[in-house]
Amino acid sequence: MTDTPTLDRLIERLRDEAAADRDPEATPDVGIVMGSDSDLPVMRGAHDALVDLGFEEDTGEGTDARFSFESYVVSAHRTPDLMDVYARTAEARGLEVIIAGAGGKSADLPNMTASIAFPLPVIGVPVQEKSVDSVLGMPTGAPIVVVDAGKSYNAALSAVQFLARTHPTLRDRLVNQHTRLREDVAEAAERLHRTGTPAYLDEA
Ligand code: RP5
Repeated sequence: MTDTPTLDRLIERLRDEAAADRDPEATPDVGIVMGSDSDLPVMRGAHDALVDLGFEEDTGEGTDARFSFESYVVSAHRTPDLMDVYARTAEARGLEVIIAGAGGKSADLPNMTASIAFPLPVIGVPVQEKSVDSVLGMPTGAPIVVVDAGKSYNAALSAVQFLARTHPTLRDRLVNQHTRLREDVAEAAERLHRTGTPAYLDEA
């Protein structure tokens, strides 16, 4: 039983991981952070996209998969110290890209994480419509990539696009997934055309 508060232990662990000489192939490639666990229903899309593309979630024990990701709640306003350490150690911990989501009107986690983690790319997800301006609004010279409100699935696809530049396997997985999506559209087109509108709607 330890008396050390969880927040301090978490910060210490991130620092220790950054200092350790870990095999880059064994560390998570993508970091998912969100301002609150209440963001999870929206941010789950990023998890789902990565799993669809063969990534595994590393919950601290490592994974057998070559490509993995991790998930944390990091509040810019309630735990700025945790946000700072997460972003500052991200590159040394082996992350290649961060997906950061936050809601509310003051959705500062994505943009502050991008500022601190630079030059690591950060993809921001406005969890709500009213968060879009806050996540988008970065001054010249302080880059962030942002998806539309709630589009965390696309944020993960963009993250994998970055990784795919140096990992042909991921490029193939993206192309295969895209091909499947195109086929889905073609199948719907064919079915609608052949069954007609009323029967198509009845089948739905
Ligand atoms: C933001 O405030 C979080 O990203 C969340 O979307 C919102 C509300 O947070 P909780 O009050 O639910 O923790 O920082």
